[in-house]
Amino acid sequence: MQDIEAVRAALRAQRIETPSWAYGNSGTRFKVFAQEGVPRDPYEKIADAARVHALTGVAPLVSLHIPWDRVDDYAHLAAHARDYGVRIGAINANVFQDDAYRLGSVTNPDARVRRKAVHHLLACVDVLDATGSRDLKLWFADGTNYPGQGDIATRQAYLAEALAEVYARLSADQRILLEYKLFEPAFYMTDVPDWGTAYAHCLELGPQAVVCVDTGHHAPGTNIEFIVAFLLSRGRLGAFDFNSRFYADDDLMVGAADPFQLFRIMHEVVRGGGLDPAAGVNFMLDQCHNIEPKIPAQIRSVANVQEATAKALLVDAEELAAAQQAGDVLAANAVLMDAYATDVRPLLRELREEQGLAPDPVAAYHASGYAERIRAERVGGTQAGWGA
Ligand code: AOS
Ligand code: ZN
Ligand code: ZN
Repeated sequence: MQDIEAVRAALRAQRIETPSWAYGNSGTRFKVFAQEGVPRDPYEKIADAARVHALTGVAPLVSLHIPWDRVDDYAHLAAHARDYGVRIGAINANVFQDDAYRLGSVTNPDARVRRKAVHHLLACVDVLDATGSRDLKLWFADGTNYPGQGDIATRQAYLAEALAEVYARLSADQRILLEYKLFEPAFYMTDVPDWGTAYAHCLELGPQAVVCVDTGHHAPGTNIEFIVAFLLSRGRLGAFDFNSRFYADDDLMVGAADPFQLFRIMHEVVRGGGLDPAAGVNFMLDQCHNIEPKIPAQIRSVANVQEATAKALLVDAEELAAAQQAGDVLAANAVLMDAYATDVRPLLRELREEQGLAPDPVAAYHASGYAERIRAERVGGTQAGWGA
């Protein structure tokens, strides 16, 4: 039997980070459908993230993307976040939007472009210093489209060089989260395609470099929970970028495409002690809400992570270990499936009520009038969106 008080305590303690770009307009290469009331600057994005936290009680951090969230004074932005009851989370360094990066950023064949990219990464560490954020998240769009276009090994050497320079600039309490991605925007080869490559670079760098697992960045059929278990056991699972994929890097709501996979991932997290803040796993969302309203979609996503976590916490670890040890295949599988089949929504509703929150945060959002207010207030100016 699971200790239900321990389950409840773990759920109360869990923290989920929402991304600033989820609150702005986004779309596909075919069309961006603008929505009314969307933030016009990073300050308004933080206000929306704070609303998600106020309703869920578990989302007190918001990731920024630089330069999408460029402001003159980052300490001031961090103070604004604190005033709204949230904090700045991971700083995402954007080295993929300038014309100079056509052939790559830190792996570009031109030394001047590599310098420019590293310069931006170092400037992002300054943002960490100013905001008090712990994590610099590095995702590189770098790669090649055609065999022969670039030299794979040379590009790996350039990558290692750039990472080492940025790593040397970190203070003792700061980390690099290195994200990998199988493909896109490069379609033949990416320079950090998989967890193995990311892990190898992190090992070379040192203990403050850890891997970020974006759940949408794998080939179909990849056993993501294996990756999670491995990295966690080696102390190198730094973060998740949670989202769902049906086909490619769809960035749909986490838990929408495959809630069972999310449960299996969270089971490995729980099993490996990853819920303990000391393990340093940052549970972030990396999503874009192209056609659905953004704030309720974020609330829904936070709840989806909570549900998968609750089910994973309900796995009877002792019974599972005994069945595994006895070689009882069906019993072991049944332990997992029983936990997965549990309806944890009443438990989560109860926990929210205990914290003085509404049991259904999406309904509470709709009843709050916030959507109407931002639609009325946020007129004029330019809405935030990709690249803004
Ligand atoms: C890109 O595919 C990655 O998921 C990155 O995390 C990226 O910075 C983020 O999705 C915003 O575009
Ligand atoms: Zn990501
Ligand atoms: Zn992605």
